[in-house]
Amino acid sequence: MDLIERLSIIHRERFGIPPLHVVRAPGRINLLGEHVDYNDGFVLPAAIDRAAYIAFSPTTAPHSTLEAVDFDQQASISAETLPTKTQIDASPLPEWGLYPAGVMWALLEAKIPVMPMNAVFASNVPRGAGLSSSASVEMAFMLAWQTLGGWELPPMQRALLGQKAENRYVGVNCGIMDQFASACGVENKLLLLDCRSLEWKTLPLPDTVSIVVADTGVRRKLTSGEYNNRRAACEEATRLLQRDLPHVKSLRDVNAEEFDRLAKKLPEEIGKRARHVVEEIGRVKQAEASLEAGDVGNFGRLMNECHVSLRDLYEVSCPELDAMVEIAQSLEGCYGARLTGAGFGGCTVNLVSNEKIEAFVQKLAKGYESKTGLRPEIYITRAANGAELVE
Ligand code: NG1
Repeated sequence: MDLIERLSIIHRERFGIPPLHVVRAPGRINLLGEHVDYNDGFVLPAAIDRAAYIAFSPTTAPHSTLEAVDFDQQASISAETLPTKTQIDASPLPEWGLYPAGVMWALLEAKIPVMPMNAVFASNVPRGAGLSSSASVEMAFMLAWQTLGGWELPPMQRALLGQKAENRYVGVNCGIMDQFASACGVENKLLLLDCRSLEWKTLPLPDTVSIVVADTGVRRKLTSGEYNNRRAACEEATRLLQRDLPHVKSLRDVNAEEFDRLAKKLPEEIGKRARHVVEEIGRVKQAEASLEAGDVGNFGRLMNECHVSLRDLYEVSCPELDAMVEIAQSLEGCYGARLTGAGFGGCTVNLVSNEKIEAFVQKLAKGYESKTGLRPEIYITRAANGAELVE
Protein backbone atom coordinates (compact mmCIF):
# COMPACT_ATOMS: atom_id res chain seq x y z
CA MET A 1 0.00 0.00 0.00
CA ASP A 2 1.44 3.39 -0.82
CA LEU A 3 1.89 6.16 1.71
CA ILE A 4 -1.03 8.27 0.43
CA GLU A 5 -3.44 5.36 0.66
CA ARG A 6 -2.22 4.54 4.17
CA LEU A 7 -2.63 8.15 5.30
CA SER A 8 -6.14 8.32 3.84
CA ILE A 9 -7.15 5.18 5.74
CA ILE A 10 -5.72 6.49 9.01
CA HIS A 11 -7.43 9.85 8.47
CA ARG A 12 -10.77 8.09 8.03
CA GLU A 13 -10.19 5.94 11.13
CA ARG A 14 -9.25 8.89 13.33
CA PHE A 15 -11.62 11.55 12.08
CA GLY A 16 -14.51 9.54 10.63
CA ILE A 17 -14.26 11.01 7.11
CA PRO A 18 -11.82 10.69 4.22
CA PRO A 19 -9.30 13.54 3.87
CA LEU A 20 -10.34 16.48 1.73
CA HIS A 21 -6.82 16.84 0.32
CA VAL A 22 -3.35 15.36 0.31
CA VAL A 23 -0.17 17.43 -0.13
CA ARG A 24 3.42 16.39 -0.57
CA ALA A 25 6.62 18.40 0.00
CA PRO A 26 9.98 16.88 -0.92
CA GLY A 27 13.33 16.59 0.80
CA ARG A 28 16.37 17.77 -1.10
CA ILE A 29 19.93 16.98 -1.97
CA ASN A 30 22.52 19.63 -2.57
CA LEU A 31 24.85 19.00 -5.49
CA LEU A 32 27.18 21.92 -4.80
CA GLY A 33 27.41 25.04 -2.63
CA GLU A 34 27.68 23.53 0.85
CA HIS A 35 27.69 25.75 3.93
CA VAL A 36 27.41 28.83 1.79
CA ASP A 37 23.68 29.63 2.06
CA TYR A 38 24.27 31.50 5.32
CA ASN A 39 27.15 33.39 3.70
CA ASP A 40 24.90 34.90 0.99
CA GLY A 41 26.44 32.48 -1.53
CA PHE A 42 25.12 30.37 -4.41
CA VAL A 43 23.73 26.87 -3.92
CA LEU A 44 22.80 24.13 -6.36
CA PRO A 45 20.21 21.82 -4.77
CA ALA A 46 17.38 19.74 -6.21
CA ALA A 47 14.16 18.54 -4.62
CA ILE A 48 14.06 14.73 -4.56
CA ASP A 49 11.41 12.07 -5.01
CA ARG A 50 11.12 11.44 -1.27
CA ALA A 51 8.70 13.61 0.60
CA ALA A 52 6.51 14.38 3.59
CA TYR A 53 2.82 13.72 2.88
CA ILE A 54 -0.17 15.14 4.75
CA ALA A 55 -3.79 13.97 4.41
CA PHE A 56 -6.07 16.60 5.91
CA SER A 57 -9.51 18.13 6.22
CA PRO A 58 -10.94 21.26 7.84
CA THR A 59 -12.57 21.00 11.27
CA THR A 60 -15.03 23.14 13.20
CA ALA A 61 -12.96 22.60 16.36
CA PRO A 62 -11.00 25.70 17.50
CA HIS A 63 -7.70 23.80 17.26
CA SER A 64 -5.79 21.61 14.81
CA THR A 65 -5.27 17.93 15.61
CA LEU A 66 -2.20 16.47 13.95
CA GLU A 67 -1.10 12.87 13.92
CA ALA A 68 2.49 11.91 13.14
CA VAL A 69 2.16 8.37 11.82
CA ASP A 70 5.94 7.81 11.92
CA PHE A 71 5.93 8.46 15.68
CA ASP A 72 2.45 7.09 16.38
CA GLN A 73 1.64 10.29 18.28
CA GLN A 74 -1.00 13.02 18.13
CA ALA A 75 -0.76 16.68 19.08
CA SER A 76 -3.47 19.34 19.22
CA ILE A 77 -2.41 22.97 18.80
CA SER A 78 -4.00 26.37 18.45
CA ALA A 79 -2.90 30.02 18.32
CA GLU A 80 -3.17 30.12 22.14
CA THR A 81 -0.81 27.18 22.73
CA LEU A 82 1.95 28.46 20.41
CA PRO A 83 3.81 30.82 22.80
CA THR A 84 4.28 28.09 25.43
CA LYS A 85 5.04 25.32 22.90
CA THR A 86 2.37 23.18 24.50
CA GLN A 87 -0.77 21.37 23.39
CA ILE A 88 -4.35 22.30 24.24
CA ASP A 89 -4.21 19.99 27.30
CA ALA A 90 -1.13 21.97 28.45
CA SER A 91 1.24 19.00 27.93
CA PRO A 92 4.51 19.84 26.13
CA LEU A 93 4.59 19.67 22.35
CA PRO A 94 6.51 16.61 21.10
CA GLU A 95 9.64 17.53 19.14
CA TRP A 96 8.07 16.76 15.75
CA GLY A 97 5.20 19.10 16.67
CA LEU A 98 7.55 22.09 16.71
CA TYR A 99 7.60 22.11 12.89
CA PRO A 100 3.87 22.46 12.21
CA ALA A 101 3.54 24.73 15.24
CA GLY A 102 6.43 26.86 13.90
CA VAL A 103 4.68 27.15 10.54
CA MET A 104 1.43 28.18 12.24
CA TRP A 105 3.38 30.73 14.30
CA ALA A 106 5.14 32.20 11.23
CA LEU A 107 1.83 32.47 9.33
CA LEU A 108 0.08 34.21 12.21
CA GLU A 109 3.05 36.56 12.66
CA ALA A 110 2.59 37.49 9.00
CA LYS A 111 -1.16 38.05 9.71
CA ILE A 112 -2.12 35.15 7.46
CA PRO A 113 -5.16 33.17 8.67
CA VAL A 114 -4.65 29.57 9.76
CA MET A 115 -7.75 27.35 9.53
CA PRO A 116 -7.99 24.55 12.11
CA MET A 117 -7.50 21.14 10.49
CA ASN A 118 -7.41 17.45 11.22
CA ALA A 119 -4.31 15.96 9.65
CA VAL A 120 -2.27 12.79 9.51
CA PHE A 121 1.22 12.90 8.10
CA ALA A 122 4.21 10.69 7.38
CA SER A 123 7.45 10.99 5.49
CA ASN A 124 9.84 8.79 3.57
CA VAL A 125 12.68 11.32 3.82
CA PRO A 126 15.16 9.83 6.32
CA ARG A 127 15.55 12.05 9.39
CA GLY A 128 18.88 13.58 10.35
CA ALA A 129 20.48 12.41 7.12
CA GLY A 130 21.15 15.79 5.49
CA LEU A 131 18.11 15.48 3.19
CA SER A 132 16.07 18.24 4.84
CA SER A 133 13.29 16.19 6.35
CA SER A 134 12.40 19.13 8.60
CA ALA A 135 12.06 21.61 5.75
CA SER A 136 9.85 19.14 3.90
CA VAL A 137 7.49 18.88 6.88
CA GLU A 138 7.37 22.68 7.16
CA MET A 139 6.65 23.16 3.46
CA ALA A 140 3.96 20.45 3.53
CA PHE A 141 2.12 22.11 6.44
CA MET A 142 2.48 25.53 4.83
CA LEU A 143 0.81 24.21 1.69
CA ALA A 144 -1.92 22.40 3.66
CA TRP A 145 -2.85 25.60 5.51
CA GLN A 146 -2.69 27.56 2.26
CA THR A 147 -5.04 25.06 0.61
CA LEU A 148 -7.60 25.40 3.41
CA GLY A 149 -7.13 29.13 3.95
CA GLY A 150 -7.99 30.33 0.47
CA TRP A 151 -4.89 32.52 0.31
CA GLU A 152 -1.96 32.01 -1.99
CA LEU A 153 1.70 32.88 -1.47
CA PRO A 154 4.39 32.36 -4.11
CA PRO A 155 6.62 29.34 -3.29
CA MET A 156 9.61 31.55 -2.36
CA GLN A 157 7.47 33.44 0.18
CA ARG A 158 6.39 30.14 1.71
CA ALA A 159 10.05 29.10 1.87
CA LEU A 160 10.98 32.33 3.66
CA LEU A 161 8.19 31.85 6.20
CA GLY A 162 9.35 28.25 6.72
CA GLN A 163 12.89 29.47 7.35
CA LYS A 164 11.53 31.99 9.85
CA ALA A 165 9.63 29.17 11.60
CA GLU A 166 12.82 27.12 11.81
CA ASN A 167 15.04 30.03 12.92
CA ARG A 168 12.71 31.69 15.40
CA TYR A 169 10.31 28.98 16.58
CA VAL A 170 12.16 25.66 16.29
CA GLY A 171 15.42 27.46 17.13
CA VAL A 172 17.67 26.19 14.32
CA ASN A 173 19.67 28.93 12.69
CA CYS A 174 19.52 27.51 9.12
CA GLY A 175 19.87 29.30 5.80
CA ILE A 176 17.19 29.40 3.08
CA MET A 177 18.40 26.51 0.90
CA ASP A 178 16.31 23.66 2.31
CA GLN A 179 12.92 25.36 2.37
CA PHE A 180 13.65 26.91 -1.03
CA ALA A 181 14.39 23.53 -2.64
CA SER A 182 11.37 21.89 -1.03
CA ALA A 183 9.04 24.72 -2.14
CA CYS A 184 10.49 25.51 -5.58
CA GLY A 185 11.79 22.17 -6.93
CA VAL A 186 11.39 21.47 -10.65
CA GLU A 187 11.25 17.96 -12.08
CA ASN A 188 14.54 16.81 -13.68
CA LYS A 189 16.28 20.13 -13.00
CA LEU A 190 18.89 21.40 -10.62
CA LEU A 191 18.13 24.74 -8.96
CA LEU A 192 20.70 27.53 -8.85
CA LEU A 193 19.84 29.98 -6.08
CA ASP A 194 21.52 33.26 -5.21
CA CYS A 195 20.98 33.26 -1.45
CA ARG A 196 21.37 37.05 -1.28
CA SER A 197 19.02 38.30 -3.98
CA LEU A 198 16.90 35.11 -3.88
CA GLU A 199 16.94 35.05 -7.68
CA TRP A 200 17.03 31.55 -9.03
CA LYS A 201 16.97 29.55 -12.20
CA THR A 202 17.02 25.92 -13.26
CA LEU A 203 19.98 24.13 -14.78
CA PRO A 204 19.86 20.92 -16.81
CA LEU A 205 21.35 17.64 -15.71
CA PRO A 206 22.18 15.51 -18.76
CA ASP A 207 19.87 12.49 -19.03
CA THR A 208 22.88 10.17 -19.31
CA VAL A 209 23.55 10.49 -15.57
CA SER A 210 21.61 9.80 -12.39
CA ILE A 211 21.84 11.06 -8.85
CA VAL A 212 22.57 8.38 -6.28
CA VAL A 213 22.09 9.06 -2.58
CA ALA A 214 24.07 6.88 -0.18
CA ASP A 215 23.10 6.97 3.48
CA THR A 216 26.02 6.09 5.77
CA GLY A 217 23.58 5.12 8.50
CA VAL A 218 25.53 7.40 10.85
CA ARG A 219 23.33 10.05 12.40
CA ARG A 220 24.85 13.34 13.30
CA LYS A 221 25.27 14.28 16.92
CA LEU A 222 25.97 17.67 18.47
CA THR A 223 25.33 19.17 15.06
CA SER A 224 23.58 22.34 16.06
CA GLY A 225 26.59 23.31 18.21
CA GLU A 226 29.04 22.54 15.39
CA TYR A 227 26.79 24.20 12.82
CA ASN A 228 26.48 27.40 14.85
CA ASN A 229 30.20 27.35 15.53
CA ARG A 230 30.93 27.23 11.75
CA ARG A 231 28.53 30.14 11.24
CA ALA A 232 30.29 32.11 13.96
CA ALA A 233 33.68 31.43 12.31
CA CYS A 234 32.35 32.85 9.02
CA GLU A 235 31.04 35.95 10.78
CA GLU A 236 34.37 36.43 12.52
CA ALA A 237 36.25 36.05 9.21
CA THR A 238 33.95 38.66 7.64
CA ARG A 239 34.58 41.06 10.51
CA LEU A 240 38.37 40.66 10.27
CA LEU A 241 38.42 40.98 6.47
CA GLN A 242 36.34 44.17 6.69
CA ARG A 243 39.42 45.96 8.08
CA ASP A 244 41.01 45.73 4.63
CA LEU A 245 37.85 45.39 2.57
CA PRO A 246 35.25 47.70 4.14
CA HIS A 247 32.65 47.00 1.42
CA VAL A 248 32.43 43.32 2.44
CA LYS A 249 29.08 42.39 4.01
CA SER A 250 29.56 38.63 3.99
CA LEU A 251 32.13 36.14 2.62
CA ARG A 252 30.20 36.22 -0.65
CA ASP A 253 31.79 39.62 -1.31
CA VAL A 254 35.39 38.37 -1.08
CA ASN A 255 36.97 37.06 -4.28
CA ALA A 256 39.65 34.38 -4.39
CA GLU A 257 42.55 36.79 -5.13
CA GLU A 258 41.60 39.10 -2.27
CA PHE A 259 41.27 36.14 0.02
CA ASP A 260 44.70 34.72 -0.92
CA ARG A 261 46.25 38.12 -0.22
CA LEU A 262 44.57 38.57 3.17
CA ALA A 263 44.27 34.99 4.46
CA LYS A 264 47.50 35.25 6.48
CA LYS A 265 45.90 37.94 8.64
CA LEU A 266 43.27 35.47 9.86
CA PRO A 267 43.71 32.99 12.72
CA GLU A 268 44.42 29.55 11.21
CA GLU A 269 41.07 27.89 11.92
CA ILE A 270 38.99 30.92 10.88
CA GLY A 271 41.09 31.13 7.71
CA LYS A 272 40.35 27.49 6.82
CA ARG A 273 36.61 27.92 7.31
CA ALA A 274 36.53 31.11 5.24
CA ARG A 275 38.67 29.61 2.47
CA HIS A 276 36.14 26.81 2.04
CA VAL A 277 33.32 29.33 1.67
CA VAL A 278 35.13 31.63 -0.77
CA GLU A 279 36.31 28.74 -2.96
CA GLU A 280 33.00 26.89 -2.77
CA ILE A 281 31.12 29.93 -4.07
CA GLY A 282 33.65 30.01 -6.93
CA ARG A 283 32.99 26.33 -7.63
CA VAL A 284 29.23 26.90 -7.95
CA LYS A 285 29.86 29.64 -10.51
CA GLN A 286 32.08 27.26 -12.50
CA ALA A 287 29.44 24.55 -12.17
CA GLU A 288 26.84 26.80 -13.78
CA ALA A 289 29.01 27.11 -16.89
CA SER A 290 29.80 23.36 -16.89
CA LEU A 291 26.13 22.35 -16.67
CA GLU A 292 25.09 24.84 -19.33
CA ALA A 293 27.74 23.33 -21.59
CA GLY A 294 26.68 19.76 -20.69
CA ASP A 295 30.15 19.06 -19.23
CA VAL A 296 29.34 16.47 -16.55
CA GLY A 297 33.02 15.56 -16.20
CA ASN A 298 33.95 18.99 -14.96
CA PHE A 299 30.87 19.25 -12.78
CA GLY A 300 31.80 15.94 -11.11
CA ARG A 301 35.35 17.17 -10.50
CA LEU A 302 33.94 20.22 -8.72
CA MET A 303 31.85 17.92 -6.51
CA ASN A 304 34.97 15.91 -5.62
CA GLU A 305 36.87 19.10 -4.80
CA CYS A 306 33.99 20.21 -2.62
CA HIS A 307 34.25 17.05 -0.53
CA VAL A 308 37.97 17.55 0.06
CA SER A 309 37.29 21.12 1.14
CA LEU A 310 34.47 20.09 3.51
CA ARG A 311 36.73 17.40 4.95
CA ASP A 312 39.97 19.34 5.33
CA LEU A 313 39.01 23.02 5.56
CA TYR A 314 35.48 23.15 6.92
CA GLU A 315 35.96 19.91 8.89
CA VAL A 316 32.38 18.71 8.80
CA SER A 317 32.96 15.20 7.43
CA CYS A 318 33.40 11.98 9.43
CA PRO A 319 35.19 8.66 8.72
CA GLU A 320 32.03 6.99 7.38
CA LEU A 321 31.27 9.83 4.94
CA ASP A 322 34.91 9.81 3.80
CA ALA A 323 34.80 6.04 3.28
CA MET A 324 31.58 6.25 1.25
CA VAL A 325 33.01 9.03 -0.92
CA GLU A 326 36.37 7.35 -1.43
CA ILE A 327 34.82 4.05 -2.53
CA ALA A 328 32.35 5.81 -4.83
CA GLN A 329 35.08 7.84 -6.50
CA SER A 330 37.07 4.67 -7.25
CA LEU A 331 34.14 3.05 -9.09
CA GLU A 332 33.56 3.10 -12.83
CA GLY A 333 30.93 5.55 -14.03
CA CYS A 334 31.17 7.86 -11.01
CA TYR A 335 31.66 11.47 -12.09
CA GLY A 336 31.59 12.97 -8.61
CA ALA A 337 30.83 12.09 -5.00
CA ARG A 338 30.64 14.15 -1.84
CA LEU A 339 28.83 14.55 1.44
CA THR A 340 25.58 16.48 1.17
CA GLY A 341 23.95 18.76 3.75
CA ALA A 342 25.48 19.91 7.00
CA GLY A 343 27.78 16.88 7.42
CA PHE A 344 28.90 14.91 10.51
CA GLY A 345 27.02 11.88 9.20
CA GLY A 346 24.02 11.40 6.93
CA CYS A 347 24.28 10.99 3.18
CA THR A 348 26.60 11.38 0.26
CA VAL A 349 25.44 12.44 -3.19
CA ASN A 350 26.91 10.80 -6.27
CA LEU A 351 26.64 11.58 -9.95
CA VAL A 352 26.78 8.32 -11.90
CA SER A 353 26.58 7.30 -15.53
CA ASN A 354 23.29 5.49 -16.21
CA GLU A 355 25.16 2.69 -17.99
CA LYS A 356 27.13 1.80 -14.87
CA ILE A 357 24.54 2.50 -12.24
CA GLU A 358 23.58 -1.01 -11.15
CA ALA A 359 27.18 -2.16 -10.66
CA PHE A 360 27.92 1.14 -8.91
CA VAL A 361 25.15 0.70 -6.34
CA GLN A 362 26.12 -2.92 -5.67
CA LYS A 363 29.85 -2.29 -5.36
CA LEU A 364 29.39 0.80 -3.22
CA ALA A 365 27.16 -1.07 -0.77
CA LYS A 366 29.56 -4.00 -0.58
CA GLY A 367 32.68 -1.85 -0.28
CA TYR A 368 31.18 0.36 2.41
CA GLU A 369 29.94 -2.58 4.44
CA SER A 370 33.28 -4.37 4.36
CA LYS A 371 35.13 -1.20 5.33
CA THR A 372 32.84 -0.01 8.14
CA GLY A 373 30.69 -2.99 9.14
CA LEU A 374 27.61 -0.84 8.48
CA ARG A 375 24.94 -1.66 5.92
CA PRO A 376 24.18 1.49 3.91
CA GLU A 377 20.93 2.46 2.26
CA ILE A 378 21.59 3.46 -1.33
CA TYR A 379 18.99 4.74 -3.74
CA ILE A 380 18.76 6.28 -7.13
CA THR A 381 16.81 9.50 -6.93
CA ARG A 382 15.61 12.05 -9.43
CA ALA A 383 15.01 15.76 -9.23
CA ALA A 384 11.33 16.26 -8.38
CA ASN A 385 8.78 19.06 -8.23
CA GLY A 386 8.49 21.17 -5.11
CA ALA A 387 5.57 21.11 -2.65
CA GLU A 388 2.28 20.37 -4.41
CA LEU A 389 -1.32 19.36 -3.90
CA VAL A 390 -1.60 15.69 -4.83
CA GLU A 391 -5.31 15.14 -4.29
P1 NG1 B 1 20.78 19.99 6.56
O1 NG1 B 1 21.89 19.05 6.37
O2 NG1 B 1 19.60 19.68 5.69
O3 NG1 B 1 20.40 20.15 7.99
C1 NG1 B 1 22.00 22.36 6.87
C2 NG1 B 1 21.22 23.66 6.89
C3 NG1 B 1 21.22 24.32 5.49
C4 NG1 B 1 22.65 24.47 4.96
C5 NG1 B 1 23.37 23.10 5.05
C6 NG1 B 1 24.83 23.19 4.69
C7 NG1 B 1 19.52 23.23 8.60
C8 NG1 B 1 18.10 22.89 8.87
N1 NG1 B 1 19.86 23.39 7.30
O4 NG1 B 1 21.31 21.45 6.06
O5 NG1 B 1 20.59 25.59 5.55
O6 NG1 B 1 23.36 25.47 5.65
O7 NG1 B 1 23.30 22.57 6.38
O8 NG1 B 1 25.02 23.62 3.38
O9 NG1 B 1 20.31 23.39 9.53
